[in-house]
Amino acid sequence: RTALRGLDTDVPSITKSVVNHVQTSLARQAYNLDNLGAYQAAALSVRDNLILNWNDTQMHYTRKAPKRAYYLSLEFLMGRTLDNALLNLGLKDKYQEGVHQLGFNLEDILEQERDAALGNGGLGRLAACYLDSSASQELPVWGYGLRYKYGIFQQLIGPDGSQLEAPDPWLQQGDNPWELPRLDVTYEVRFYGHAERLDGMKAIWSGGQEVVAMAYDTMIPGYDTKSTNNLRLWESKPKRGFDLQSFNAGDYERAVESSNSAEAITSVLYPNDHTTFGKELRLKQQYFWTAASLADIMRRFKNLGKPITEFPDYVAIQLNDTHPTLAIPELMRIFIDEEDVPWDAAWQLVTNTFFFTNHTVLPEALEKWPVPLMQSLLPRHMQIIFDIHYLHVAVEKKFPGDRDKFARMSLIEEGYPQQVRMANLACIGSRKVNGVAELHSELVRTTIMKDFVDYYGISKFANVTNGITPRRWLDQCNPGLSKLISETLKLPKAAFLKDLFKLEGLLKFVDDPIFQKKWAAIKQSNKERLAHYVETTLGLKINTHAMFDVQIKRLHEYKRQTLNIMGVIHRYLTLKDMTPEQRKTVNPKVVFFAGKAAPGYYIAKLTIRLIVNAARIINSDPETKDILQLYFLPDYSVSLAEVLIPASDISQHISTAGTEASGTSNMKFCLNGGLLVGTVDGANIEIAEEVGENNVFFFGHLTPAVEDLRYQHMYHAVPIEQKCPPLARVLNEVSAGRFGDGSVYEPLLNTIRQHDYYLLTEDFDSYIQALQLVDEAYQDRTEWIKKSIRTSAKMGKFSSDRAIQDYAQEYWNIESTKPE
Ligand code: DL6
Repeated sequence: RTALRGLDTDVPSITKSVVNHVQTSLARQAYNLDNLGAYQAAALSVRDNLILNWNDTQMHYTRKAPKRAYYLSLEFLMGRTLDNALLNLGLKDKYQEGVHQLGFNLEDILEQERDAALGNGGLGRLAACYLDSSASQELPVWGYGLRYKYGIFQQLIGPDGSQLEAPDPWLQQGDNPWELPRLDVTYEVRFYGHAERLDGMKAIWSGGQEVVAMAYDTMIPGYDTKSTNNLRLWESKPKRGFDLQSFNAGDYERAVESSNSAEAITSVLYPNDHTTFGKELRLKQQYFWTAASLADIMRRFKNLGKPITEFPDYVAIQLNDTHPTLAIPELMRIFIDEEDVPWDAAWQLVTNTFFFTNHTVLPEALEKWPVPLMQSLLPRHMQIIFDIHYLHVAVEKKFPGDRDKFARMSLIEEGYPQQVRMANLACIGSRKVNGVAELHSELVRTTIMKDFVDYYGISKFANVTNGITPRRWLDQCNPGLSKLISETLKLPKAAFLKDLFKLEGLLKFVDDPIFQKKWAAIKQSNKERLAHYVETTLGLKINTHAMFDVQIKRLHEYKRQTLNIMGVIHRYLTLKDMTPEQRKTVNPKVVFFAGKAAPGYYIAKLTIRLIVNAARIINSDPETKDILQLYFLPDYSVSLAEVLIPASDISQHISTAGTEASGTSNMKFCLNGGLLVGTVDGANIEIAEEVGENNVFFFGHLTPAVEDLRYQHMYHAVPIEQKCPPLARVLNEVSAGRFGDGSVYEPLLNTIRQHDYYLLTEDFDSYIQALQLVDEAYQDRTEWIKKSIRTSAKMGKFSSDRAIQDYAQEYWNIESTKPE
């Protein structure tokens, strides 16, 4: 399908290219090859195609010099690449045949690849989807991030059910075939030292420590196009000259130390989300990455030979959360200190270049950095931040006498020590600020950014609802469904994978019994695929005729996995109360959990422990094990999500209202015909608007009620026994040791018994009722399948192609352009 200059893509040529790589790149023999070797050779062969397309695309960009957008994200959760590259290039069938002729099975080969897991969760996976959509729509967009040596930790479950963490050395499988080290693309990045003010606003920053950033490029193929974009990840290296000085001075230890400290910068991904943690190394990562990225962007801009005043006509930079906010003072520093641009003009250029996306309104997630730390590590940036603070937040003039407002809007939070508020800096340094779903953007406007809305006006604050790429989250993870849709709509797959609104055509077939049967058969085979995975990895046997109920996401109190496990235990106790005859009438259900807890998040880790131990009891209870099974699948990853999502009948998105910014797995489940039980939160609301409220199982209090309820819990708490007896019973059973030593769980149970910040007692009854409605709806399987088809059919809005178009048109002002 895709015209590939220079490479033949018929099956014999593919076979030849794979064998060539076996013999030359791997120095092995084709007759003596294992699956891992076959994966490596196939990957290198596919990579040859990508490289040619990548070269043409980059050359085209250089020649045409379009305005470009850069997506700065500290996380890119890419998952596996081979399958995706084959699908996007349109070469999957041919490679399947090619490797088959060599005695291999493509599915087994694909399983050899390790996930690139350079992210924590939603924010990082969103970045990956956006890269796919940008390339697929031929938009000149590059990603910039860090090449962590260790991605998100590997999660193991210990004998007592607790989460254990092990490092994820994802690069240790030999070379990573998907990246190209760029020995020639390096920049020096300075830390510490001192900043000396010159006349006017300029300064000289010197001394301190310098490290080197080296680029690694990952090719991002578009779907059904030659356009292949770039994800540039930086690795830190010691600066050789600096080392040599110490070696020459005979100070071997110091030289080794400095080299270790340079390399440490990109060694690990911080496994936290939604929390600030003020670690110096993290701040170093943030500056290292933004400084290298801006130096690279500036070099590219300068190659155009345009005056510096045209910078925003050629460059748009999206800040993925506050993590890259240092790019704002860094670009000011470059303009003022290196390019001699006067302060006001520099600020004008900067605020026309940046765009800022907020991904959470949780107060604990708003990044702040201690002023003394910033002063020591980045003395020039601290000066610039103070200058921005004094010269540009003219709040006092606009709101005379409103000292509280001034204090809230200040870039500096008073206290010991003072702190720099990164969200405020990101807001005032950007042209637009957006949230990631309608409700969330409204909360951004009315809570954390309210004062800034008063100051700048509403038009600076907008919304771009998140999206997901249908290539990975439909075609790749659910090939059976993709094929059925193509046959039913009589359209090539590319038609709906590039325009997801085309799925609406399925609505015509909702009542067609033959189509319903085929739809149900695909769900069934996806359940069997998941059961096979669980059996081969955990040795557990699953009832594939049960309803599959799935909650997969980071473990966090606000996401309320605790509500779910309390609901499962309630179900178990209810089943135990029944007579054997009554139990026979119950529809079997299998509940799956997966997700990692931040290593220091004690309560989240206790929740995992409770799930695992409850599973041990429930799954071995002869009275109930045929009608209720519970699994915690360890080491959640993109690849595991690709197996779980297509198999689900129902999935849970049950955050306390107003806390989940958007969610994106909700979109993935619905696209694959899974129904949703959820609170009126994040993108659940927009999903319901599209698919119809009768196809979503909503429950729980609404956002405006939350604050009052919390107040009630704080000051007028009603004992849980009165407030919610069924939940009290569950807590008591856990406490009493029904699922292992109850005292272990007391801290977790106390979060509910005491102030219940996430309002489990308030929502429990309606949650149980919603699950009851799910059970009832599932009894009528035909009606359920109809709901499933309708849901999938109405997911057009949630393609990341739509989201990226929003950014491209409304924010970045960039256009599609494709290589010849
Ligand atoms: O926007 C992507 C994703 C949302 O779908 C989730 O609702 C939100 O929780 C997540 N936010 C973060 C925040 N991390 N930080 N900082 O991951 O973003």
